[in-house]
Amino acid sequence: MYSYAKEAYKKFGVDTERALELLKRTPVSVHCWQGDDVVGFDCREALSGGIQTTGRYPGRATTPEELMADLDKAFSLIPGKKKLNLHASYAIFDGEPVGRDAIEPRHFAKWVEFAGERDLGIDFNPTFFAHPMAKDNLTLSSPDAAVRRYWIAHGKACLRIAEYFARETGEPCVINFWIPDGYKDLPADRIGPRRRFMESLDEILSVPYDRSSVYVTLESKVFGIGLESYTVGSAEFCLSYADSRGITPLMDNGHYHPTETVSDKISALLLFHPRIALHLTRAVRWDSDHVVLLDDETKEIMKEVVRCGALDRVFLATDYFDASINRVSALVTGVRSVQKALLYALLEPGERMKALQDRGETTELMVVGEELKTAPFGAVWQEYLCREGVPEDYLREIKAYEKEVLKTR
Ligand code: RNT
Ligand code: ZN
Repeated sequence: MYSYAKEAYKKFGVDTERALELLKRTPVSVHCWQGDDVVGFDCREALSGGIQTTGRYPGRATTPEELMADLDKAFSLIPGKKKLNLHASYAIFDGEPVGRDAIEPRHFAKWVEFAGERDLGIDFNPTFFAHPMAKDNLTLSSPDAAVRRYWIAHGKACLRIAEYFARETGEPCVINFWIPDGYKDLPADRIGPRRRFMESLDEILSVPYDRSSVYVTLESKVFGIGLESYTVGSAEFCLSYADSRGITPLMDNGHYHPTETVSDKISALLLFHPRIALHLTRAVRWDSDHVVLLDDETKEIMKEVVRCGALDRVFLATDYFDASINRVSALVTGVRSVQKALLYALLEPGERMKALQDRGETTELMVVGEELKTAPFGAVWQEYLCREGVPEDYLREIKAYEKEVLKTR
């Protein structure tokens, strides 16, 4: 099957071996929070901040041991290079718990050990939601100075933990700042909260940190549930902040108006930023955070990353949470979909298609694009799984794990 596919792609002028090599090397940061419906281990408050999980599928991980076991199962079924993406709420307290303003590297030592044994880098996220100090869904932009101080301390604490991850794993740590702050109804003051957010971020980032191993990203959003009228960290705010402060912008493809596409934004940002970051998700009618599938927009996003020659300038991470299906399967399906989309993009005759565009041969361009859709892509993906020693039929393994482990919880 593979040798047939190799020949078929050769006719398009595509080298499948080179595509497989690039695919294998490109890391995808796997979000831990699909495993437990974004609950975490620190204070286990109800989820807030305008994000929500729906569903009651059995087997949710409720302890660090369970989450680590589930991640292990998922990792064993995902090919290629992976990173572990943690939220601060996944701190592991042995004994006295501390507030988020006072967390330290030692509260993540077990995660470092977990990552070390599996040769994984770690990415990180301060957690500005599902916490009593996230008062009325306001954190770094709150008018209450005490609230802001608490979250500024959290941000600074997280920067130190990110440095610790980078140092211990020997791999750079991407630390993503996202705050839920916003208002349900029309605000009377839009600039005030944004000014406070800007000043709070400036204070957090005034802490010296190693810029060669810690990449700070800032994620924008258009709205959240219950925060429909105004979002402090809007696209314009975040992009301008990232640009002016020399940090990395992060685009979540659920965070734009429904007819806007992240695939079209990538090239624009890459012209002005040395690096960009992506949260890959699937927005169904709104920012619903469904599991990523091999759909048109995911393919288009990966095509843009490849066409821009930016595989080493774009941080790829998954971000979704579905509690209505097997959570391990959700992880595997979503991350594999990202990787499949990347392979699909790598199997495009990029130079040839660009030349057709530049020569105005749009008829030919359309036909080549359509022919590619029925090229033997599946055989190349299967070859990859086989080389990586990962089973193609992961559902069988997941069902067995569900029976033996998840159902006993
Ligand atoms: C929320 C953002 C954010 C979160 C995670 C849990 O809309 O997408 O990235 O999903 O931090
Ligand atoms: Zn996100």
